[in-house]
Amino acid sequence: MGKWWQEEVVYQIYPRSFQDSNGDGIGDIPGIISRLDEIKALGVGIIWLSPVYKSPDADNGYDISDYMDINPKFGTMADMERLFKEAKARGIRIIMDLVINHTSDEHKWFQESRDKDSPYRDYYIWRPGRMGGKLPPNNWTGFFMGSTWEYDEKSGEYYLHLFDKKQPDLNYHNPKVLNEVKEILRFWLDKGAAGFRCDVINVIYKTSLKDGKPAIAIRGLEHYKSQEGNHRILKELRKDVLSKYDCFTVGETVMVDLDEAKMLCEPEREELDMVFYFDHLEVDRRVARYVPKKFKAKKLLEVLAKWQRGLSWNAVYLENHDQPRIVSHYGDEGKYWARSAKMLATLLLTLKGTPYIYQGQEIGMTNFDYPDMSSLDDVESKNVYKLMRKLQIPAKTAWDWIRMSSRDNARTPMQWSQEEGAGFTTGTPWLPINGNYKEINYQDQHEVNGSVYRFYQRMIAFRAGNETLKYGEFVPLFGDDDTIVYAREGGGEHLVVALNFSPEQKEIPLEGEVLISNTGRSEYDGKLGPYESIVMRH
Ligand code: TEU
Ligand code: CA
Repeated sequence: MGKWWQEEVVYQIYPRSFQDSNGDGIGDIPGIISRLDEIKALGVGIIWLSPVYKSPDADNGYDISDYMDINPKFGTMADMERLFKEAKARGIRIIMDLVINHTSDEHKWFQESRDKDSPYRDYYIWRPGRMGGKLPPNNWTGFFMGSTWEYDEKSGEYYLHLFDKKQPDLNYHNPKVLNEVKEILRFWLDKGAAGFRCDVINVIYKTSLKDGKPAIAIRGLEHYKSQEGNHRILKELRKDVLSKYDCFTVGETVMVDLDEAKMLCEPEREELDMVFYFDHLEVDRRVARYVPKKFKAKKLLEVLAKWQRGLSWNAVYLENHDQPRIVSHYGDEGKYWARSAKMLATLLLTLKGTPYIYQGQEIGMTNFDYPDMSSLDDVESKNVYKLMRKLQIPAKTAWDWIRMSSRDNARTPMQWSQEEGAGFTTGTPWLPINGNYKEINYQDQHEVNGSVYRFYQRMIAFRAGNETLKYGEFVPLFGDDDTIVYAREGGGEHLVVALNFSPEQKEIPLEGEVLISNTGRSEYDGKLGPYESIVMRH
């Protein structure tokens, strides 16, 4: 037995796309409450709630204007308290999204800070421009493309923003900022939060503001990624606040490598409990995931082996609100849709670590089916598209790449049923619903044996009852262009998992008793069918 957050499976909710309760087309907190029984029935023990705080929504809530209040689109603080209570009654814990690299420019700290004499001036990173103010203070470029500096007329200086210009970065050289953050943590932990998913947590401390070395994208990174000051902050938050509660943290750590991750989440470091890294979702991507390259299963196995064996505990995920749908990415949207979705469920739930399922993943939701840029909402997609066009990438190619990787792929509303509005809303959804909701929806799958949903449910239950799957060592056994085989060892058992990422049958010699198969077979004959997955006891 490990800690509760190692035993459980996490379900990520992107509130605006989960369940609308009042017909305004936007998912909300009462909507989430109305679906808690469904979440429980899947076998989930923890919810990660993407931001529900007050926000002008320039980046869908990742731009917070009041950390201790709720976005009226989603409901009220009373609704939020009811959500904690109702979840608890079902044995579900909730972790909140902690976005502390930046606030919204509409946060009162920032508004005050535009005044040079304000006590809030040092809450943010203000610098005069170069060349008499005409050029930004340095050459850094941000995560959403373009300079990381925005000129502010009112104070005649520039402020730093690693993300959108409506997301000014906080200044962690100022101890007052960290004190504010501690108050925010306490506020939510006292309300009942069981921990935090910490947004871009490895870039919050800027050691220097010197020019960055040449880079295609995200110039300046070496001055703020995984700095000593960053570790100091995490240790302090842990010691002063988090250690006083029964909670855990998962850090979203951008462009992180294994050595950096170890420094952030190995238990003896007393910083984070686990981290989200990205390598395993980028084996078929170049340049910040918008440019494709050929998928090789063997490469995926290498990446998995490195991280699975390198960290004591992993955060295991294949989807979130920033990533394309996994069935559209490593699976098949056509003939083998259901089978490949189940194969990917097998992957997710047989790795070592806490598994995270993103809403809709459990029914095999696919990427959006929009015809062009006009349906998109995501600020990143829009900026990246603009940049691609500026770099003379043909419109057709730029659109293909956006369609493949846009964050809006994951953000289309949850498909609950065949009803109009997919059971998500009775109004006009804030982002168009995927046209396949009549074929892919919760209600149909919930009722059908052998559905993707039922398979997730079964895999979750299987993991819950199997110590080897939870805590056994990960051992890579075999990989080629299309297939991978690995073992989980320990707990007195030896499990072998074989996965086929291709539409062709593959000969893979394996021995043992079949425990779980996504094709329903009980004997293995040495041939792994298209997108087949199999878990065996050896
Ligand atoms: O994302 C951080 C981040 O850098 C990447 O996920 C990025 O959005 C993209 O995948 C790079 O191509 C976090 C949040 O998850 C995201 O939704 C926010 O937009 C971002 O931080 C800013 O808060
Ligand atoms: Ca609503």
